[in-house]
Amino acid sequence: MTKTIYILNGPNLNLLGKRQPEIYGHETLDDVEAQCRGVADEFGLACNLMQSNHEGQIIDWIHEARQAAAGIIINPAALTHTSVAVMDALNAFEGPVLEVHISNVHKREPFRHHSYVSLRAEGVIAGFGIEGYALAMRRMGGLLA
Ligand code: CA2
Repeated sequence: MTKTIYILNGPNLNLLGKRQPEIYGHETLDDVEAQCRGVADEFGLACNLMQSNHEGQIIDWIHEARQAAAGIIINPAALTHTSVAVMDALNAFEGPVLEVHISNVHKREPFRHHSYVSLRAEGVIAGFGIEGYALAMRRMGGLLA
């Protein structure tokens, strides 16, 4: 059966490509999805990209992933730096978790340097723009082979 990867995106990422292009670039979440689908096809995987501005919704999708997904790629956005609840939900997921940040969080304000999600993630990509998602998908293909 085809394995599905959940690509979860946190608060404000619906604005990707529409605001602050100097930090996050001009491409949108639709572009992210198209790039990830291309890599998923190469590996015989399916992917399902979702975005929510609500922490509880992200947690519900992580719970859903326990049955529906083989791996999770997550850009938790600001929840990265604040949410023990997202980390706890990811700890209840058994497959690989990869964390993606579009910007280089380590070059930004000190409060962006800590990630609760990194305590759970197998790997972290930051500062590669939206290409980071496709790179994470490629790594996911390798991890699930
Ligand atoms: O670099 C990333 O991917 C971040 O996860 C983005 C978050 C930020 O809080 C993290 O520290 C790093 C912010 C997402 C907001 O996305 C926007 C995109 C375009 C315009 C406005 C906001």
